[in-house]
Amino acid sequence: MKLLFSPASPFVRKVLVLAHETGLGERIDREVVRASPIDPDPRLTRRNPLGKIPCLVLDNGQALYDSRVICEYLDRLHGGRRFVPGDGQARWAALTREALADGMMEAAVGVRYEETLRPEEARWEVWTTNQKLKIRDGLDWLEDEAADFSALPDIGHVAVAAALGYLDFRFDADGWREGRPKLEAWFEAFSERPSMRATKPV
Ligand code: GSF
Repeated sequence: MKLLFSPASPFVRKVLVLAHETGLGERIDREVVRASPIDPDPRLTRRNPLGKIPCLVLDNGQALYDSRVICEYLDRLHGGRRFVPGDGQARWAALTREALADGMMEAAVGVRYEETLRPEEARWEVWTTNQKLKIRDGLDWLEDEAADFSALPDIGHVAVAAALGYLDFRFDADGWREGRPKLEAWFEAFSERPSMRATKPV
């Protein structure tokens, strides 16, 4: 199978960290495509009409997206411990944590587009301020939860790690670690995992 991707995308990182954690990394070929909301790449849009990455193209030609669908698909492929629990409280907690992290990534990517793609005269300060508030409040929620993060990560933890890695990559100046010692400690430990080291954004 082939992943249409960019090494800078946090949503792609979530997929690749899971792939490495579940031993599927070698089974996924990668094709770099351009993922721009104002300059669609036909190699991507003919697979995903939304023009977004990650997009996983299976050997039979079927295209899977978005990152949540791809992660659940990959999690059913390997024979090991599931990262996406099949049912019960563990499932809903893991998927909600993934949704929080994905939403923080979405807000961060949105600010990045606002600051890099939107012409200066068209930028909207109120928008950026409120997207950053979503990230701040999400970080505070995660700081409260971090002490209870289980030693066995689920898809929610993988998504949180991808989101925090993206903040380091693109919003280092905002200093998310300040006042969040428990989340910082968890992330430093999680970042030592081979799956995280192998997928560090460039
Ligand atoms: C979001 C993917 C996304 O926004 C998912 O996979 O979970 N809900 C989707 N990807 C960005 C690239 S990024 O992660 O920086 C993307 O493809 N942007 C291009 C666009 O047209 O918005």
